[in-house]
Amino acid sequence: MPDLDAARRRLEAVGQDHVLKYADELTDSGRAALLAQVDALDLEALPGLIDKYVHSDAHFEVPDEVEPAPYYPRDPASPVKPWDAGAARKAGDELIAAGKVACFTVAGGQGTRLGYNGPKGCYPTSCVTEKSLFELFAEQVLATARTYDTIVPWYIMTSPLNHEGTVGFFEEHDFFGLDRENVAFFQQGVMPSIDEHTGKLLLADRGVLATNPDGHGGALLALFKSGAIDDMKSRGVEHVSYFQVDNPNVRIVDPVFLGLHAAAEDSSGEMSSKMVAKVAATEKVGNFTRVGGDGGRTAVIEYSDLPAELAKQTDASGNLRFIAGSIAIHAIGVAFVDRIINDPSMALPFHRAIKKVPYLDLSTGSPVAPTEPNAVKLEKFIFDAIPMAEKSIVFETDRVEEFAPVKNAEGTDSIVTSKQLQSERAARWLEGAGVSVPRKPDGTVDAVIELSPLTALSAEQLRERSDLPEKIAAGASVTL
Ligand code: UD2
Repeated sequence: MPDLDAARRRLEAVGQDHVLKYADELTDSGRAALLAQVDALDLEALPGLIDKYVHSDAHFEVPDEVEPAPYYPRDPASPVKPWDAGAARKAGDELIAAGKVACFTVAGGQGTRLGYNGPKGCYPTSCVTEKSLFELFAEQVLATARTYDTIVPWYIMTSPLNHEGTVGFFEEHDFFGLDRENVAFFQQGVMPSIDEHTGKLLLADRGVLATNPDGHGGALLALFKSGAIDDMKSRGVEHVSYFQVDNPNVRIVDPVFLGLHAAAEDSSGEMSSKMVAKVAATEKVGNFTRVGGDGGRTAVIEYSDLPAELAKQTDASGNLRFIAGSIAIHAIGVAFVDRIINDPSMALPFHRAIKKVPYLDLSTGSPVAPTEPNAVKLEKFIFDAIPMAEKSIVFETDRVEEFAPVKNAEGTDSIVTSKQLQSERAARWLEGAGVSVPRKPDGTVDAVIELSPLTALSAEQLRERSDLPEKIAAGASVTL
């Protein structure tokens, strides 16, 4: 059991021993839990972090030379950058069939904006039968494994906020038919939430530090600490296909993207990304840039950090210059994760956000639910690893095909817009397979269509099916 005196000395040395104010009145197990929380913190690093991110506002510095990142256009015949789609597909198919690709979902976030009281992956999402996000991904994993007659291991990162709920959901649904040997859950780390004005750690309760998940950038360390990286190596997995829990349309194992990532000349096979053309200069997605002039590196600059004058720049044809928006889909080499974790000079930076964090007022001993943001949260972002790759490519995909995020309770990126996009994609695939789909005068689909990944993983697979209906009736709700 961690020792109270030793913890007090370490905390005093960094001016944070107030967190032990109630330690003597806790039960033995309550005190042990608090000490374990303290023990897990990198206390010695705290004063430096607090100076940098709390007492001074360490804001993002835009690099001197920042250009739009080049990217592989969706159309391989595009004069902008012609590429060999057949070769990419072949390389990707071979990797997947050889069992060298795993899926990786980051699902540790708080999901505050959605206002759903549970892990976001459990949210009812498909347009007719309301399957959860996790079930939709599980069906893709199953369908991919069947298509390639291989094993596709699936790693899911949770956080202390939702770990039990997530694992319990899979248990309840018997892992959606997946072999549980090939599904692994692990928790990301946390960072203490820090009072914005005093730089003091906050207590959530007498024996509990207020903490927040350490951002999806915490995934790299968590992959390592949890043993997931060793598990991948022992299975011969060389690349992970990374995606966020909020996007039901993501193609979780895309052979063309993986093939480019692993085999294209301008990729080092370390970290690659998908982009969509932004719909507006200020759309809330990261921007793919090339920093550092000739021979520079690919980097994502978050929407909140890209100055408006750059975001709004247009080219000679009037298109946005910084058009490439990040939809947070990456291919990441296992060897790259190893390299980053083992090289302290490659530590990802923190980003700060000021949020409302409930806390215990130590002067009164009473809980406070702040109405204004009061605490600094520190998070790492996975895309900060991109510039550390020797050569990192960006691949364009279509918004309807691959981006239907469920982030907000209503409006943009809500369940309503996500269901419309899911239905629209199903309609496109069906039309491509010769099925007649009803459309309204404005071109939108006049039906609600849910297409299971077990029916088809792609438009191409759907075309191969011989059991499709001839037409979908206007106003129908259809599940295929
Ligand atoms: C993210 C990207 C944005 C764009 C957009 C596309 C950031 C900072 N921004 O915005 O550039 O690509 O997605 O949809 O990433 N998560 C964890 N642990 C954490 C925090 C988050 O697992 O500690 C997961 C979370 O469960 C979710 C994903 O990361 O799957 C995205 O998190 P978010 O909702 O904070 O990111 P968002 O939508 O602001």
